Amino acid sequence: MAVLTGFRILLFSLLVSRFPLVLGDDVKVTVKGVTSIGTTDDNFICATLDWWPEAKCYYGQCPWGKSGIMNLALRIRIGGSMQDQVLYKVGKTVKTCNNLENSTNGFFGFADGCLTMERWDQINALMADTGALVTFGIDALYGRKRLTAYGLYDGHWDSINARDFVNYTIFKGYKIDSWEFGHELCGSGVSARVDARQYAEDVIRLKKLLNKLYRRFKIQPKLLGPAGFYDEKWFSSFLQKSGPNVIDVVTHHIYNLGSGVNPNLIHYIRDPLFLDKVAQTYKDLETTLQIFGPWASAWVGESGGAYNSGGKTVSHTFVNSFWYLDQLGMASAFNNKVFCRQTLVGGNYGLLNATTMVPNPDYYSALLWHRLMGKSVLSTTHNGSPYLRAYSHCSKMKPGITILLINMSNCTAFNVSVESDVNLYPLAQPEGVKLREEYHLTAKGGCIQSEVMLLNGFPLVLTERLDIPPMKPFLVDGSLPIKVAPDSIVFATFRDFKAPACAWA
Ligand SMILES: *[C@@H]1O[C@H](CO)[C@@H](O)[C@H](O)[C@H]1NC(C)=O
Ligand SMILES: *[C@@H]1O[C@H](CO)[C@@H](O)[C@H](O)[C@H]1NC(C)=O
Ligand SMILES: *[C@@H]1O[C@H](CO)[C@@H](O)[C@H](O)[C@H]1NC(C)=O
Ligand SMILES: *[C@@H]1O[C@H](CO)[C@@H](O)[C@H](O)[C@H]1NC(C)=O
Ligand SMILES: *[C@@H]1O[C@H](CO)[C@@H](O)[C@H](O)[C@H]1NC(C)=O
Ligand SMILES: CC(=O)N[C@H]1CO[C@H](CO)[C@@H](O)[C@@H]1O
Repeated sequence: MAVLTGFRILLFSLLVSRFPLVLGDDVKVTVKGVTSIGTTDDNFICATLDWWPEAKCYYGQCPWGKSGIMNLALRIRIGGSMQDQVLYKVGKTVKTCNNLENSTNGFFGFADGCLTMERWDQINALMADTGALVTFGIDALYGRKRLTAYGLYDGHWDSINARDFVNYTIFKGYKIDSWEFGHELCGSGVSARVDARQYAEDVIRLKKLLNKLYRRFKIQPKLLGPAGFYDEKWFSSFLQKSGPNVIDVVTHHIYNLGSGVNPNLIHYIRDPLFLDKVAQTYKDLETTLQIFGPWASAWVGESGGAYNSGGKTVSHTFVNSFWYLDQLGMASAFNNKVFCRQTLVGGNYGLLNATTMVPNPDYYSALLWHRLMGKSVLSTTHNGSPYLRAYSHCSKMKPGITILLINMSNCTAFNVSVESDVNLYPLAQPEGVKLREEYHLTAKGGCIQSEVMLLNGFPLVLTERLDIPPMKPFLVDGSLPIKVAPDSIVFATFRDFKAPACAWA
């Protein structure tokens, strides 16, 4: 073991010294270990699925369904742009499913505007196989009339089809973690919108319905909404009108990188000032919830970074983790409990490549986050360049803390020392050298738009048996600073960091 450790440390210095011309900066990161500033859900990592990868899935069997790849998909949100035009073929109201045309993108049956119960059975079989928690987005436009050319829908929601569908789901014993009502109908809407008061009225109706249908259950699924972009007026009016004990989670969508076709995307994603702008949205939503909906928590219900399917040469490459991990850090620091990545499969921003089903770099970033970052979020600041981003949480299932460092600078390496804001708990213990676990993520060949990410110098690629490769840390002398190379990401775990907020039994 000692030999192995020595080898790892040696190897580590060799790797780091591959950047000889790099400028260096000493940075002091301060972690407030006394109290946490937020807590995430046990299953913070979530991915969305709004279409069924038809070519790869037959009769509910997807090749990746049973493979280790799905270990990450802890939470799946099923829903998306077509969700509010879907009928469920169950009960007396929907007699025929219009099979208009065979859609190449093969939505979950959504492209046909109709979800058959056979397809729903298949989806549930897959979800049960993978052990994923499911959030399902219910059609919230059923029964309403389109009022204006600008997509305003009027009238009450007709709950009958949803009632039959939820009833069927319960009858079949399918476990749904949460039901979400509508998709992007809030504020000025995207393709459709509903007035906040009307939406609140209908959410109350849906809540009553769920209470009734799940009356024999000890734990009821959560109710989520409005699944759209934050709009102060709409969100506060909705929360005031619906009142306590109706909505459990306010879901909001984040696409802070703008359009995926913008040629500046590659610059935005490395620009800390640009990335910081969205913090205002998190802050405003937090304030709105404190004032009008203290009973509800916040989730990022959908976020793909750049909209229009993401950027062709950006969203599935190493550099996208600058944005993604930064957002995971920021969302949890603003006490968002869950972060749903658009998408698990599909578009340029899929965590899995839709053709090959091979995980993209962000997949591994999410996996490391999931394995290392615990629920309690710690306040983390530093005195260095804004191109260095730092977040820390209590470690997962271990004593101490884990810190995430993102170096967006392509020319500056950082020597990072981490300290507690309270000197009562000095990091360096007198009794001998402590080892720190470090995971260094870099792009293959130094090309940040590479589809392959390296962990401690080795490429993260599936094994021959299509399993996730082992993801082992370096063990580093804890008294030395953490070296963060340019264009790299580091997770470092300190077992002996005394953070009272992380009291570990
Ligand atoms: C960073 O730390 C290493 C030792 O770990 C040292 O050799 C190097 O000079 C430091 N760089 C800066 C810029 O302080
Ligand atoms: C659509 O799919 C059905 C069943 O798979 C098939 O019989 C039919 O020929 C297809 N139609 C078109 C237009 O491709
Ligand atoms: C729920 O489903 C069961 C089984 O199909 C059926 O007997 C029952 O009438 C349904 N209840 C409602 C309220 O639709
Ligand atoms: C999927 O992988 C193939 C082969 O590496 C690549 O050419 C393609 O660009 C990838 N597609 C996406 C959307 O990432
Ligand atoms: C760093 O990025 C800038 C702007 O994209 C570029 O001009 C420069 O050549 C890069 N430097 C290195 C060392 O890659
Ligand atoms: C302070 C610093 O290192 N700035 C550089 C960070 O990286 C970006 C792009 O990678 C450069 O444009 C900055 O000069």
